[in-house]
Amino acid sequence: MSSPSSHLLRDFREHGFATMQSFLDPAERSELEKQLSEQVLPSLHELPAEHVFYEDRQSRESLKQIQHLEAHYKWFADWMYDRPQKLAEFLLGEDVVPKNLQYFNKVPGMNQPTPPHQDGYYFMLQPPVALTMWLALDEVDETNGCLCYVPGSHRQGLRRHARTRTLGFSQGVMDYGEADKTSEIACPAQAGDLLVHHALTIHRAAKNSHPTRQRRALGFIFYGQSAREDRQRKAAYQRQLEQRLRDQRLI
Ligand SMILES: O=C(O)CCC(=O)C(=O)O
Repeated sequence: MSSPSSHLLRDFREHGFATMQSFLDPAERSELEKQLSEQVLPSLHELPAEHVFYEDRQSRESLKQIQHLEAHYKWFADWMYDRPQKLAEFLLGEDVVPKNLQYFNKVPGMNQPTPPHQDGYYFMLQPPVALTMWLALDEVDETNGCLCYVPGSHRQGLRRHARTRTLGFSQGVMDYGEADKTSEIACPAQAGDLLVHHALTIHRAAKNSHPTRQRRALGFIFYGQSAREDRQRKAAYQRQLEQRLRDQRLI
């Protein structure tokens, strides 16, 4: 009989994404919630503006994204480098470099869809050996914006992207068409479930259209040791993006 992790590996390789139910047990979830509410949320004003995004800068309730929890909070670094990192190594089949631990929310009444994109477009890696894990912190379904994947898209190379107006997801697949839409797989999740996708897997999420339900998640990014980052191009892109966000008074 095959183990749950062999299913995960098969799905990840074949489809470009995989799901794992109850990655966190209730005790781990409650410790994580405690860390978020007692350590992270009260200290957001101490983080660099380019690491904390709000839908509306005047409203603390509209928090939509935090970048690099692992760099700002030791508890999150220790946690990311443990079980998630081991799983990333297993799925990519090589040592990995932890790059970013992000917090996402789609706040009811104040949120935007996530445009279809490939994380690899942002990562600028050669070869594009990397993955993202997405851990649901709330129950997530089609009403509040679950992730949708285009299966097999990780085997089709990088698609052309163009600038979007979505803070936190500045680039989207330009020619996302009917064939993509009809093959999409929506991935509802319970709090504590984990989704994993390859850096080239196209994915998107609708708006949270529920009037009261939050849609919080954590995203873990790992690069394979064999992937080389085009650091110059990336730094230039990052500088340009931050300048644009400041000019638009979004950060
Ligand atoms: O939470 C979302 O809507 C998008 C997350 C995502 O695209 C990612 O982690 O790669």
